[in-house]
Amino acid sequence: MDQIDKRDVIRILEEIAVLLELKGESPFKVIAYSNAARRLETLEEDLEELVRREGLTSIKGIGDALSKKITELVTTGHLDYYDKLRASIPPGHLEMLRIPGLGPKKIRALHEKLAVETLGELEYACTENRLVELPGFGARTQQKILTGIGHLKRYKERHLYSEALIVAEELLASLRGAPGVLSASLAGSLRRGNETVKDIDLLAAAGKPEALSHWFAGLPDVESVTGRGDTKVSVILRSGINADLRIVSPQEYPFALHHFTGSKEHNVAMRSRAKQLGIKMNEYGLFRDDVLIPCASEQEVFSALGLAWVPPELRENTGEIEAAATGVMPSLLEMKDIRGIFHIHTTASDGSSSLEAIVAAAKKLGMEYIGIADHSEAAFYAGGLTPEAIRRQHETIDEMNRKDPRFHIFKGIEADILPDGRLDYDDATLESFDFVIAAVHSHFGMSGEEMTARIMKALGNRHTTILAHPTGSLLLAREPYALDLERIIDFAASRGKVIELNANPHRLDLDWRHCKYARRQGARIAINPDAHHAEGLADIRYGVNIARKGWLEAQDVINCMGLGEMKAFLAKDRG
Ligand code: DGT
Ligand code: CA
Repeated sequence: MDQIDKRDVIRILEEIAVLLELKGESPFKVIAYSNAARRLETLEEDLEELVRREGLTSIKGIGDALSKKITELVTTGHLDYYDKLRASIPPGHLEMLRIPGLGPKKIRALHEKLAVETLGELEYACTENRLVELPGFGARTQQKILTGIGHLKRYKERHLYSEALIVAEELLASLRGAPGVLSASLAGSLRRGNETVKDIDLLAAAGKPEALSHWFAGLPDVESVTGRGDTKVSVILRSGINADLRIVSPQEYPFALHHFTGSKEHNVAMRSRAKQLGIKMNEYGLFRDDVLIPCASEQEVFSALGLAWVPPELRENTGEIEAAATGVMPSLLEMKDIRGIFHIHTTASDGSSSLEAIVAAAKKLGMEYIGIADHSEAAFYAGGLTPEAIRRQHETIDEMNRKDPRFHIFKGIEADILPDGRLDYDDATLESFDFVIAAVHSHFGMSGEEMTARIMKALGNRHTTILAHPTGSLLLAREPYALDLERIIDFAASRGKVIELNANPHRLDLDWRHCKYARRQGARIAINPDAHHAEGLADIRYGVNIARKGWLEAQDVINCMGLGEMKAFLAKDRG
C-alpha cells in the first residue's frame, strides 16, 4: 500500500474536479469535489482517524459516494475511479492546463472544434491561425497560447537544481568509490549552481577508462545508455534526468574539470585571455608552443593565466575574469555566515509545523533567531490571520521569548499587496509586528507600469521591511509578471528596504542575475526559505547558493546580522 496523507487526498480531489471539467461533466459534480477538498483542508481531526470511525459523512458536503472514495484512497492508497478518469483524458489536455489563459473550458472547445489532443497539434493550429476566428479565442489569445507553448517546451528540457543535485550527489559518492577512480567531481551547470540544469555532468580521472565506463553504464540508477565510448558515457537515469560521465587521465583532470564546468561563455573568454598570453587552451591542457604547461589543480590552471581561482558559481563571464586578474575575488557568502531565518509559516496559516517544531529546527541549524511570517487576512485561501489570531500568536511568541532569552522569535507577517498597492491590515495592526514582508499573491496580469507602481507603493509604506519574491516567477512553471525590477531595486535601496531572495528551490527569486545590481545600488537582501514546514528551513542553502552566484557577501545579506544588530535594524523607522 502506498503511503498517502491528507495533502495527497486534497490534491487528488482537486484534480478530479479539473478532470471532470475537462470532460464537460455537470458543474454540480465538479463543485462537489472542489468543496470536499476545501472541507478537508480545514479539518481539525486526523483524517485517518475519521475514516477509521466512519465519520466522513458528518462533514458538510461529503455524502456516501464521496465518503466511499476518500475511504478507498486513505485505506488502499489508490482510487480506481480517479485512475480511470485520468486515463480517459488525453495526456496533452492535462499539459495544456499549464498554459496561462487555458482553462478546462477552452481546452474542451479546442478538442470539440479543432480535434486538438496534443501540445504539438495545438501549436500547429495556432501557426495556421485556427484560433483567430474560434468563438472565445481570437488573435491575442492565440499569440498568448503560442508563447505559453514555447515556455512549456523549454521547461520540459530542464530540471530544478535541487532535484538534480540529490541524484547527482549520490552518483558522485558511488563514483568516488568505484574501482580505479582517482578523482571525481560534478561539472557543468550543476557545479556552477545554476537554478535549473539540462543534465548532470560528471568528470572522473581513472587509470582504466574502459572499465569505469562499463561500471557506470551498469549502475542500478541507469535506465538506458544513449552513448558509450572510452572517454564519455551518456545515460538516462531512472529519475528521467540525463547524465554524462567524462573520463580523463589524472594529468588531464584539472584542465578537463575547468573545461567541463563551463560556462561556455566563461570558457570562450578564458581561451581568449590565454591567446593574448601566447597560450593555447583546451580541455586537455594549456600549451605554449605545443608544450604542455603542467597543472596539478584547477588553482594552477587559473594561476598559469595570471588569475586568482574563480569559484565555479561565478563562471558566467559577467566580470569574474577581470576580477580574478586583480588577484582578489569577493569573499562570497557561506552557509556558516547565516545567523537567522525569516519568512516562516506555521500552522496558524498554511504551514504544517508548530512554532515549537520550527524553533527546534532553527536551533539545530545553528540559528540565533527566526522571523515568523504567516499569511495576512486577504490570503483567505492560505488561512490568513485575523487580527484576533495575530494577538494570540504574539502572546505565544512573547511567552516563548521570555522563557528562552538566548533565542529570539521576531513577530512578522507576509502581508498581501492589494491590487492598489495598499497593504492588508490597518496601520495599528501593521504597527504590532517587528517586521512586515510585503507580497504580491493576486492580479498577476497587470501591465508592467501598473505592477511597478503597485509594488513601489507597498514598498513606500513605512511598515514594509522586506519585499517578498520580487518577480513572482516559479522555475520551469511560471514566468515573472511584468515589472521594472531595476526601478524597484533602486527605490528599495533609497528607502532602506530589503529585497527577498526567496530560497524555495521552485522560486529562487530574486534571480542571481539581479543580485549584483542590487548590491551595487546598496539594496540589502534577505535570504528567506518561505518555509511551510520545519524541514523547509534547510532550503536556505539553495538561497545561499544563488546569492553566491550573484556575487553577494555577508555584509549584503541581513541574515548575517547577529541578534543584537538585528533588533536594532528592525527597530529603525523606514518611513
Ligand atoms: P546545461 O547543461 O544547459 O544546464 O548547462 P551546461 O553549462 O552544463 O552545458 P553542457 O552540459 O552543454 O556542457 C557542459 C560544459 O562543457 C559547459 O558548461 C562548457 C563545456 N562545453 C560544452 N560544449 C562546449 C562548447 O562548444 N564550447 C566550449 N567552450 N565549452 C563547451
Ligand atoms: Ca550540463
